[in-house]
Amino acid sequence: MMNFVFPEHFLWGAASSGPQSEGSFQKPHASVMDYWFQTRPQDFYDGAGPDQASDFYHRYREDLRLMKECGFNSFRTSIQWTRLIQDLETGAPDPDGVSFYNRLIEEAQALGIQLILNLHHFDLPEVLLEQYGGWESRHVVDLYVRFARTAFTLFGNRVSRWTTFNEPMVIAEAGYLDGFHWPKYKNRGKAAVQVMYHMALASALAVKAFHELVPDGSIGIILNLTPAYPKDAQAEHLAAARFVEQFYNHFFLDAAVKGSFPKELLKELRRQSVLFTASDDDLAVVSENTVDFIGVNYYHPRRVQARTDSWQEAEWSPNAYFCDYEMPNRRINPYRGWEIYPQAIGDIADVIKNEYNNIPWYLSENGMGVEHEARFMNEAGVICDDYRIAFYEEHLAQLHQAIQNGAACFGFHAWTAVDCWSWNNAYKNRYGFIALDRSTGSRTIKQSGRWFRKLADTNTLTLEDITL
Ligand code: BGP
Repeated sequence: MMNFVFPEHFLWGAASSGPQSEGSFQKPHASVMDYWFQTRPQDFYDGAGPDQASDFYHRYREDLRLMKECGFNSFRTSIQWTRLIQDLETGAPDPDGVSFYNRLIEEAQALGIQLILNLHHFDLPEVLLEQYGGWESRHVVDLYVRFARTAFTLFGNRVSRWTTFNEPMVIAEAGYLDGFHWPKYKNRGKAAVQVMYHMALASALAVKAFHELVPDGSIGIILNLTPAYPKDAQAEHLAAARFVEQFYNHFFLDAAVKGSFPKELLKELRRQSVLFTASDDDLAVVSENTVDFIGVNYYHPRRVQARTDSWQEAEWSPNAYFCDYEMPNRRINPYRGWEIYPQAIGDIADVIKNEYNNIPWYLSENGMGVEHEARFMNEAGVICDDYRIAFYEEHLAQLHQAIQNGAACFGFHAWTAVDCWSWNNAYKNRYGFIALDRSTGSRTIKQSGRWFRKLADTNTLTLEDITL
């Protein structure tokens, strides 16, 4: 037996998001996700949409209690812009939205669950995409900041940890480059770069507002840091991996932590005439308002190689610089198609330690989505998800090792608490510690939820045998 003890006051819990859990009940506006589902329900597995999701809007009390039973001392969710704000231009709040988030905060406080509130989880109000072109517009940055100020003013006295965005890179990548999230554009590289810059700026402006309004709190950003490993050490593959690292990881990391953008990447963007438009005043805001911590979402690595074909698209795109490499013998979660590679956690931790001044961070999402989990149900009705426990054990062992090596990591959040809705895949792959029966709405703690309770209560991961 080996015991891995985690630092004192370590955060144990999980993450979810408003659009994936609450359902659209009572919202004054539709988000781009709501609109996408209304427009093309066939894009979603089994035709399931965010309109119902897991009904967290009505069942948050029960869900928070179940999280407590799973040992959570913390939980991240997001405030939906489309629920909290009635007047998108002024940032005036919607009374029902205020009441819902107040009740959620009160309940979490009563249970001793520390909330981390995120402001944007892919869920832009749709009307802002239609009227202004969404994140391509500088005006939308100001509207986001009005929303952020309203949220900080209303809830900042009771919630001390906040994050500005979840995975802003995915908004550019999935919406403007690879076409798998609304508005489903492909290889609109110039627009993607502008969208990225505006979100980095919006984040810095929100950090500025937060530090004024909630001086005792702390604010960060959640980034999907997906290490890019080259096929081999040939120069062309190394160059492909370097570009991917700069574009997909370091753009937001540098902006958030250093207040600048990767120089080599900017040079290339300028050379290709796709550099974002920015005023000097805005660049000064980015440089002066860096985050207090970062959240790292880690699921899988990226294996890349130089392009094997010549790039034919008319418009510039980061996809011109690399293509995916299918490494032989890689371990795969077949339901999601993602490689399982826990060792990447150590590599991410080293980058943060060596290149980002060892800024405090936590693992803000990690998890394994599995299809048809009901087949693992025992006679007592409990899903015996030992594969999920094994997945977490391996990742936590790596995280523990990274902390031993000096990483300033203060917590671990799984994805997710109660099985929730997902972009495209809807309820196909289940990630939760708590199973949701969609036909009855009932919730049942899985075996992994019981396992997590012991881990959180003892602050110790106990393993029979492990080779790191
Ligand atoms: C992250 C997102 C989450 C969640 C998770 C699982 O990138 O922040 O919102 O959805 O991935 O991925 P998926 O739902 O696509 O299987």
